[in-house]
Amino acid sequence: AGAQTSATDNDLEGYDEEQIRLMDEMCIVLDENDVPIGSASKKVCHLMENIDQGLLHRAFSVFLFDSNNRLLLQQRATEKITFPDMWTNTCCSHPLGIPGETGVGLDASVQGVRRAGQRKLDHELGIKAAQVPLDDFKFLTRIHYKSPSDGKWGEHEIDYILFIKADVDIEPNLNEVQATRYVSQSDLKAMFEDKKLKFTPWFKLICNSMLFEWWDHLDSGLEKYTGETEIRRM
Ligand code: DMA
Ligand code: MN
Repeated sequence: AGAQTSATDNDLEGYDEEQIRLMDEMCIVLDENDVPIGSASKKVCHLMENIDQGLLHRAFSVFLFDSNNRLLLQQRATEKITFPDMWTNTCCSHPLGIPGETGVGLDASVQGVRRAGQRKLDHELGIKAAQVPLDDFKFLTRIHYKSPSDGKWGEHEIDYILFIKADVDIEPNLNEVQATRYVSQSDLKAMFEDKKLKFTPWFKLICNSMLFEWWDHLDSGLEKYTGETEIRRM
């Protein structure tokens, strides 16, 4: 058997049962140009031993803003296997290797991650689909990045950035999310100064590159940033 399928059950010993179950989800495995070349479990995709051999998968990051242009942040649950307890953007996850969420070609894959975004906003935050219509998700760009979590686990993804403006009702799933907070740009910058708070690496990458510029254009001129075809390598 190849290394990419050699993950063993004891990789997951001691973790939360529900989070272990979610490690069986099937992620979309990609080549460097975001072309799907197969699928592999969430567990296999997030083991550093496989990432170190180049294994890459598709992901998305949703940034949800309320009508006052405040960004909804979440703090990941302690139960999360990767990046527990860290503050991050509204919702992140992976489109699954199923019809409807897997797409070949940019338009189809954007539609797939919109569906996945809607599914996970409900799962993680209890936000109902009716409050976050698929057509309201704006696709900005794709970010290719790699980041270790601890020695064993990490990320290596092409991450689709989706913005949505919506006033929503939230009911966090405490197995996923331990806290939420709406922030203005200055609130978020103040959080970065607080050394007790930890942030996910992908959120920091996006904050340190384009987030504030995009955020400034939420209500006018965002079109010039949407639908970027080039993959940003970070
Ligand atoms: C994975 O997020 C996606 C990115 C962009 C890091 P995650 O670890 O929150 O995934 P899930 O919610 O499926 O565990
Ligand atoms: Mn991932």
